Amino acid sequence: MPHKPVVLVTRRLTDAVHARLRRDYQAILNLEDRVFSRDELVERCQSADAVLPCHSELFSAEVIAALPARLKVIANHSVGVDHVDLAAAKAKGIVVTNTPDVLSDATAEIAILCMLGAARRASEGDRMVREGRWDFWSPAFMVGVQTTGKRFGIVGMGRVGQVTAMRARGFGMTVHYHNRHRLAAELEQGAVFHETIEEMLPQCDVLSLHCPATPETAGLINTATLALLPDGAILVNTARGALVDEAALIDALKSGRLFAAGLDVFATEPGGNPALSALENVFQLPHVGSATRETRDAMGFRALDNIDAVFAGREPGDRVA
Ligand code: 8YV
Repeated sequence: MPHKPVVLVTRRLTDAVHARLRRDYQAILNLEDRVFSRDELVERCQSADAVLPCHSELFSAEVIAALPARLKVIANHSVGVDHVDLAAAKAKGIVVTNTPDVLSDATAEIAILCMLGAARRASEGDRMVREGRWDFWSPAFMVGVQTTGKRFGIVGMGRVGQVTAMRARGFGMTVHYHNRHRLAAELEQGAVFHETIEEMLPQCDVLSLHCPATPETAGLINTATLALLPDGAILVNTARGALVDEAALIDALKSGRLFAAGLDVFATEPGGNPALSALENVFQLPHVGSATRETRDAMGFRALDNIDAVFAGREPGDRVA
């Protein structure tokens, strides 16, 4: 029987994904879901032909330099690959893949949840009821903003951005977007393209981030860009915490310049930002954009499709380096 490649899986995946891993590979699983230290990650990779990590494992240039020659592929269980130094992997001849498409619906749902949670003051209301502080009602009580007919701005009109646009249209919103390239009319679906983010921001009652975190997009939302949003706008971030200068966001939320923010991602993860948590007008989730049963299976299978291709000598479908 031919030797099956060894696949190191850094985090606990779904039972169905584990079953396929056990069937096709010598799988090293992490059933206890312990978070590896940098040294442990490097050490565990020494006996692996492939690694299947999440965004929670950092593959810096230093870590990549310490990977063994036998390791052929870093098959990420994520669409974002900002946790991997792609240039270092490429230079070392390690294939890097991601899991696009399969998480677009789940992430778009969370973007809409973040928008509604922020617009309708969901965290504030939930806490009030839960903590037994709901002792009053009036038509003037807990009044939020309605999204119907408002303008929904998207930064990064890729796969997740396009599905989110579709959902926002379902709420009767008009869609504006900024992207490196203008989309074809059939993908735009009537959305208004803006060459620059500065030109788009004054048109956004809700601004939703869907671009990758790169050196160019780090701190994209800062004091200057927040100042361009209309008064009372809402910021939604389901992409990466690094896109937002959280101190600037906190100032805009405290001053009332922004009505609210709906955030699934933070500069510090896990954990978030206590200064954001202290604000009533922030609706927060712990990075669960893709966390549905269906999508977790699909992400694991997609990562395995990429590993299968590498060991079959084929080009993997989702190669990013
Ligand atoms: C995941 C994500 O939760 O795909 C991404 O980039 O951030 C999320 O979908 C995570 O990476 C799972 O591994």
